[in-house]
Amino acid sequence: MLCQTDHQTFASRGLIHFPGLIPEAITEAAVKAIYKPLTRLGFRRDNTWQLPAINDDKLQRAGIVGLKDTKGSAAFRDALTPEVISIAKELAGEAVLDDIHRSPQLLFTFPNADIWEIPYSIWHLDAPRLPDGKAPGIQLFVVLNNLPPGGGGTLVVAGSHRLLNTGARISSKEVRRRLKREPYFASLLSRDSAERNQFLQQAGHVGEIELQVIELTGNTGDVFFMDMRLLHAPTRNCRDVPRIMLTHRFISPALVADYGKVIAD
Ligand SMILES: O=C(O)CCC(=O)C(=O)O
Repeated sequence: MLCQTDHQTFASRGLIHFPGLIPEAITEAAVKAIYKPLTRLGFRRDNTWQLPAINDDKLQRAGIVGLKDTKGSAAFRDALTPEVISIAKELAGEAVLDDIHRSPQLLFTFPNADIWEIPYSIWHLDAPRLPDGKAPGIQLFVVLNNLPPGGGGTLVVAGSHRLLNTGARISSKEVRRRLKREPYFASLLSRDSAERNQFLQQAGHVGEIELQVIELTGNTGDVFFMDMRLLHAPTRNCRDVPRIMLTHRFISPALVADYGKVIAD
């Protein structure tokens, strides 16, 4: 299903973008499921947004709480199309993936800032480095409404999956601590580094490995597949509409074993 260039891109960057992979009928149904509680709570009326002020944390939180009603939505599950599952499996190599039957999770951010800046904190990993040196899983991000720069799309450090594969288990916290020893990450993760948005333009290096901060932007129906070893972070939304994405983690059996539990359907 994937060509050699796709495999090379994913191997070197840990990220690959497939425009328009999800059919419109599926994205529309997912958005409808999201609008339902938002309409009930007054954040949508007559098909238009009634958005809280960018600094109204309380009202924004009420919206996010209301969105919990969408958890496990069948419309979200439909985003895991046979094509999506087959790409995830192919990118994961020989590993059989667990977790494919659970429903994707909603990532929703109200407009919440005037100034968009790459954060210095909140960069993290969702899983440790594993002794087999492979990806603990493949995480996908589905764009449900057009997502231009500054619109709250997740940030990732492409290339960071190639670091610290030492053949030992390293906790996510420890990975972050060790990465900070490298000048590139020391600067990215420091509150004192100025002109932070330059990380989007300028690549960095650790040894031969090229690193690049990438903001996930795209159009409705686009899908990004990410190696779960990539350092990543949420960002602010400086646009005038909410950021609406789905995410889902296809977990490798090695990570399931590491958790010491089987993830149930
Ligand atoms: O874009 C976001 O909200 C961040 C997602 C994230 O940090 C995660 O999936 O672990």
